[in-house]
Amino acid sequence: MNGETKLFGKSLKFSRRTFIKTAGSIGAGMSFGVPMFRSSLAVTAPLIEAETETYRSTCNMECLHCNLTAHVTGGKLVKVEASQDFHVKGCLRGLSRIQWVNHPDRLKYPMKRVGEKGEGKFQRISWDEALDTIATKLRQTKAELGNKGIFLMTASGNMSALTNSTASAFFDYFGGAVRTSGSLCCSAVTAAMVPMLGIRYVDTRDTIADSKYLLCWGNNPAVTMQAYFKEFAKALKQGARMVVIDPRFSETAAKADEWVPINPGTDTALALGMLNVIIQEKLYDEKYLLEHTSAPFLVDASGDLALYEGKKEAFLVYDGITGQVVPHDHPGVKPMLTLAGSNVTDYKTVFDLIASECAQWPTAKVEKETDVPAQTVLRLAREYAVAKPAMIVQNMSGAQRTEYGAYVAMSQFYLALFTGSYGIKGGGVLDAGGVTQFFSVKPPVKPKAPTPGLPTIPISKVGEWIANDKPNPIGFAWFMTSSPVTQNPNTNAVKAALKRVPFVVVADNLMTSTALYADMLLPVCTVFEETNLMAGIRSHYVQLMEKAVEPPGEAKSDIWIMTELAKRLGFGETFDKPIEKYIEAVLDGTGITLDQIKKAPVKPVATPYIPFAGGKFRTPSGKAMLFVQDWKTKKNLSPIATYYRPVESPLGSPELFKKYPLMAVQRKQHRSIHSSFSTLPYLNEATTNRPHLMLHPDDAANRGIHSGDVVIAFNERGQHKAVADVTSKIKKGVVSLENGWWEQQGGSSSHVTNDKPEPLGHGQSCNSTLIEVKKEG
Ligand SMILES: Nc1nc2c(c(=O)[nH]1)N[C@H]1C(S)=C(S)[C@@H](COP(=O)(O)OP(=O)(O)OC[C@H]3O[C@@H](n4cnc5c(=O)[nH]c(N)nc54)[C@H](O)[C@@H]3O)O[C@H]1N2
Ligand SMILES: Nc1nc2c(c(=O)[nH]1)N[C@H]1C(S)=C(S)[C@@H](COP(=O)(O)OP(=O)(O)OC[C@H]3O[C@@H](n4cnc5c(=O)[nH]c(N)nc54)[C@H](O)[C@@H]3O)O[C@H]1N2
Ligand code: SF4
Ligand SMILES: [Mo]
Repeated sequence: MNGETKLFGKSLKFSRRTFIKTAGSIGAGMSFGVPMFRSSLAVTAPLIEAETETYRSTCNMECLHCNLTAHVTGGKLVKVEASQDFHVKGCLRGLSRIQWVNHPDRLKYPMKRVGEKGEGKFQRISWDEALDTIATKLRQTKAELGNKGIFLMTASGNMSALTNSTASAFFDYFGGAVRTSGSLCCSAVTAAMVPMLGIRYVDTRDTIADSKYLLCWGNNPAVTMQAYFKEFAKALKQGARMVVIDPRFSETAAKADEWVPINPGTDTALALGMLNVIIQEKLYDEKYLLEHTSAPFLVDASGDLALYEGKKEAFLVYDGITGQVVPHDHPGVKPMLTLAGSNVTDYKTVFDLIASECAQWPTAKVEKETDVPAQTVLRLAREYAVAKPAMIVQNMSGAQRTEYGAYVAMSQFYLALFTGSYGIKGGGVLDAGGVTQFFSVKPPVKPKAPTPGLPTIPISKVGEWIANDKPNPIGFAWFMTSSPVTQNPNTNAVKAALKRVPFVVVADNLMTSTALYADMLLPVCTVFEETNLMAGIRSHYVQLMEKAVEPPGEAKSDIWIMTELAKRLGFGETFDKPIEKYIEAVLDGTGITLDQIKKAPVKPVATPYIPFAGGKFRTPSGKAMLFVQDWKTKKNLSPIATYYRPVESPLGSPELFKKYPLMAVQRKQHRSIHSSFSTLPYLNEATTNRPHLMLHPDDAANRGIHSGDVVIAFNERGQHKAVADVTSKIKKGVVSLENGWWEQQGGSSSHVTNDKPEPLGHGQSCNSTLIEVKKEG
């Protein structure tokens, strides 16, 4: 336990403690487990007067990383509240963390499997036995299969700057592991945004309230950006118009001026149709396109971006003054936006290429594909282009978790760029975003290159590939900060994979659905039980995560676990250092110090932050790239936004559609962040503790289904049981399934989801899923 002392012995030293005489807060803590959520929160009468210490941390899974304050009495966490001085206020999930930390079912000791995988039968063992066994298995696997026989999956359970990166470093020092490519979340956005704008996780959240037109596109910020929804509310109060494009009448639609129902997976067709109107009616910003985008760049007869003497970044344009083809940065050049109508035949401009793609999408054809009325397409296009400023709310949308999601994101960026909406308050595209857009943070541990040539597995195919020894057998797998049994698509394939791998380690803090499949289960800390740092992609603030209480039993931090294993494997000195050193390593060069964040969270730039101000993008040319050459060269896909119909859709697979005639789309819930929080009593009492499914009355009537019936959603991949909610708040032919339910709570909707990787970002396409629904029994 030396590592622990060294790592955490000093942590309390820099914990800023305030002592308040309080008793009201104790009520909530002591009432933990009391079934009535309302009454338990309402217990505020002083019981005993005790000394309370406060500590600050952040809500660290894949949400907004609100700052939270922990109240500790006698070494016990008695209350969690939204930090008073923070710019957004945490929600009920954040406050419910008290029930996560104090959960009676917390994993407290390392355990080894004694029953069948999935049965959840484990036996307590010592840390020494657990770590010795793991070290032995790692060595054995490496000897037998090489590092390509070792698999590591980390995800969004703890997005601190230290946790996942320390684990990655540990495996790299051991020679490397097979990792996943893409993310379950939003790699379609990444695939489009990085080549187009030069950077991912750049957001416009500081100026939402300044917007006159909020286009929530496949996005439900009333639930999924809850802490920032006050900004949307402000905009609405100031007269902004809000439009929601969603197959479902979402919680955001309920607050909006207009709901535009759409066929799932067809959003690119709608965006191209809107852009067609904008181009035809000359509603685009020509000056902006010429100065700040690749619109005037030339494309040659073979459809490639033309380059001066073939040199990288030496893009060519057609000079309107001299009539010559010259490099785009040639002094005094006046590039032509379009060559249409000219006698130049060797080249087209990127603008021309996009215009002819859009011309394929007259409003009537858009209506046929998307089911959005032609008149609505026309009006949306005009409204969006004319309203200034207008913001597209993309934020890792459901619309991009589809088979060709990168084109959805790309076409949304087109709309913003064509209308010159970036760089102004209230404009642009609202992505997720954090401090990494202001500066780059360093890794906590000095990087070491893994063995070259290790394969990756597309994250959607973790189940199928590993179950089938693809690309090679995996002998050892480590899962942390992730719950693939509920979150990866195609649950049955994931379970088969977990059964296939001879030795599976799961590090978590509760007996999750994934933990049931572990060979070795390691109990880890939650927020408030370890010192850590948040400097990531979801909050504009750098936040110190203070340790407030001791973890239960023998639970440890992931960093402690990696350190102890590193010691056993001969590279302990790289990891074995006080946690402050890890934090300082990450902050090195950012200008922000540990001392500063001990006082309060720090935002590195002034508010409001307006990304891409002055039309300066982070691409090598400084321009927004509307044409992505690599997509053509490396993937044989269109380099400009193009609508590809999802294969798993009514028109994409007519035969499959006969068997499974409903499109299933996913939705996030108030009661959880994915599978995190899902079992906490406060949330189950305040919302629901059973999976539900939304079904249109016509679809329900055909099947004899009524609201409240227990129904089964199914397809070839599996089935998901839920309570039917028969409602016209969903498009006919579409079913809305909930994200985040555990197997122990009735089962995850991922049993049915499409596990086809999105081709450009390798993300998942869970919203391109065909199912049938029937009554149980
Ligand atoms: N409360 C809560 N908040 C969260 C999360 C959570 O689990 N719970 N998760 C966080 C994370 S990691 C993410 S990625 C974000 C996601 O944030 P969102 O994208 O807003 O979340 P979703 O509920 O997945 O999808 C939003 C909407 O997309 C619709 N949709 C599905 N398919 C399509 C389609 O093809 N086209 C269109 N136009 N709409 C479609 C769904 O009906 C749904 O209402 O939320 C974050 N915030
Ligand atoms: N069916 C369906 N599937 C989906 C989605 C959907 O809408 N529908 N949405 C997708 C999206 S957008 C996302 S981002 C993913 C998210 O999927 P995941 O990243 O897997 O997120 P969670 O379900 O929150 O699981 C995180 C796990 O990490 C654990 N954990 C928390 N803190 C720590 C820690 O400090 N250390 C360790 N070792 N573990 C910790 C939690 O207890 C939890 O079990 O899900 C995707 N999957
Ligand atoms: S769940 Fe999200 S909105 Fe709620 S407190 Fe945590 S980070 Fe904030
Ligand atoms: Mo996500």
